[in-house]
Amino acid sequence: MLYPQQNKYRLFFDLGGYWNIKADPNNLGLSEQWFGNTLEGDIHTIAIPGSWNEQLEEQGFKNYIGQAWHETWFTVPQVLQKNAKVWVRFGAADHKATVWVNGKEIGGHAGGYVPFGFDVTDALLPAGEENHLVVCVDSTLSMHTLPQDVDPESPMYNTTAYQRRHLYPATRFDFFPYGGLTRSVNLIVTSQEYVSGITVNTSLQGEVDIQVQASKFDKLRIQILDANDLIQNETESDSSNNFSLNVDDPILWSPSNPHLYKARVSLFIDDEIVDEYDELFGIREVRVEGGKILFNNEELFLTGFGKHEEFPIIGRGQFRAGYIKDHELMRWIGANSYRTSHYPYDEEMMRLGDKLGFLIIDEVPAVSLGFWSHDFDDLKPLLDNHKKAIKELIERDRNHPSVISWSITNEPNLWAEEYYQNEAGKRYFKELYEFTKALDSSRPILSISMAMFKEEDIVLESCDIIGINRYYGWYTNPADLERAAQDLGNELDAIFAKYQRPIIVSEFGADTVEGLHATTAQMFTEEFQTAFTFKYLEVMEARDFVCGAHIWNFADFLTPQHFRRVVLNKKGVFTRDRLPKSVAFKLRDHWNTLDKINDEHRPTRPKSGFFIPDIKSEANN
Ligand code: GCB
Repeated sequence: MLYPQQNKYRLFFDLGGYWNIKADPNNLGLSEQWFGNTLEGDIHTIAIPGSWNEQLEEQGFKNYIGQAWHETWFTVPQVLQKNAKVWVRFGAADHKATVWVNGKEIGGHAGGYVPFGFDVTDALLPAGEENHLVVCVDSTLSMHTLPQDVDPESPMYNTTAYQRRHLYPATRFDFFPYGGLTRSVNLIVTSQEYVSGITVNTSLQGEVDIQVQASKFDKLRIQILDANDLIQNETESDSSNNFSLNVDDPILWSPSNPHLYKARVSLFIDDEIVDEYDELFGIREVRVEGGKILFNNEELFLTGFGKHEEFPIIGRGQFRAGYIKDHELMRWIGANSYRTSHYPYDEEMMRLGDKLGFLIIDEVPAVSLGFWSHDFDDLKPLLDNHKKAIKELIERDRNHPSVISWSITNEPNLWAEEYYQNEAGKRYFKELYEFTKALDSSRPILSISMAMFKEEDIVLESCDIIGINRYYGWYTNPADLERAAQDLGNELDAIFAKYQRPIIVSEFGADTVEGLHATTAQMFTEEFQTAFTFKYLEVMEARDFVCGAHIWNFADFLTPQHFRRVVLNKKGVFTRDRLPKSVAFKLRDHWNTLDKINDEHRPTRPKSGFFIPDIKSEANN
């Protein structure tokens, strides 16, 4: 469902605010029809959008995984309800939602982190009356969902290698399992006939292909406008919804000049416009060639981070000021890119990436997947959900110039289960790769492997860019950075020799307690984090085929409880409240210097104005 937009023909309301919430640990709500009336009993007030965990910690929600019923009320004015279609749109519900309006079930959606919505026109009360919106959000996962499984009954849970028993709440992944209505909830009003989807494909020569989905039309008109709203070209059709236009002398989108064009789609019925939608897009190209990533035909080196979408109190809830802060800190430090580890981030982040000129690797929630059979057919339910997650992500994000790659999996087989390195596993990833390519052939696909099978890891066969997450000198051979450098170097060389594809080190990092120091670098101190980070950078930068360094993590983040974690994963270059650890200043120097030295090789190097050179004095180092 299109991102909400307001113009002469459509409008939207924000339904966010203070809602009611009621936990339903015994799943009674459906049989007792809680959707029919105002929620009763143990009701709390919750800010939406927002995760329930930290907001309502004192009410017992901190570690709550399960169903929680949410409700609010809204009114549609008479002038709008007449002859209109009214929709409810959710930016995301983690991880599953069923929606009722005035007691009538209007739909549901399985899978967190992506938008969904419904036409609620027929469920509305007469204009001016208060409509009751109820959403049951279920944060439970299973072995077939993405992310996968915390089900103690699943065969995977009973594997002896299962360290998951040591985490509370139990997860297969190293980030907190937040639940709730995490992103904007909107009421949208459109005409009876409306535009429902727009796909834009461009070439560096200025060809722009546009495909429009619409309920019904007598005519569609497409106009391309530049950043000053000047029409560059236009065309129309009364039969086709596929258009090919040209922009003369196109201004390319890049981090140093994030120029956005607009595709304005106007839908006509009986010679009158009844709907219009402006889709932003950029003209730029990313491709892989000879072991390099080329961005607008120039060699690209990614500097940046694996991130988490996570802040104190609001959890994984939408936090616009936080999004700005994160982008500004990345700009400050000289990062040109980040990965949406380990799930799709808020659309607002993608839009900021477009506007501010960041390169984003967009990831589906396929984090540390586990398989449970040698038989490919047994894996099908998981594969189907995996494909669905990829499809929904591409539908949502395909027109964002900031999105340069689809990351289809992060570290499968993290828990070293028995079933993985086999034909079924190979086929699983091959199918995913082909499925993704068929949906979008314009972006390289990234697959990320962990250390266990090194260059033999089956996941590396099915990708255009190889991502490796490595923690030599931290989880293995702790503190031995010389050995870490050797292991990393040998492995990078072996992987490149085998695949001849660009490699990015998509994670490397050391837990660091801010304010902890030692004269001899010691694990957990700020000095160790700096030494570790720069040892890795040295190894990578000595190799031409390494096309990116993404440090784990941008900021400290909340995890389940585990003897390895002191509340947070502390590998952040910034603290959870976004204060720099000392490595941040060193990185800022390094990434700026690196850009200056290799100017012509780093086309995505931000030009003047992107950094704030004035404040870069000795005092800041
Ligand atoms: C990884 C995972 C990431 C963890 C990280 C760590 O390999 O991809 O989710 O948080 O290691 O810090 O252990």
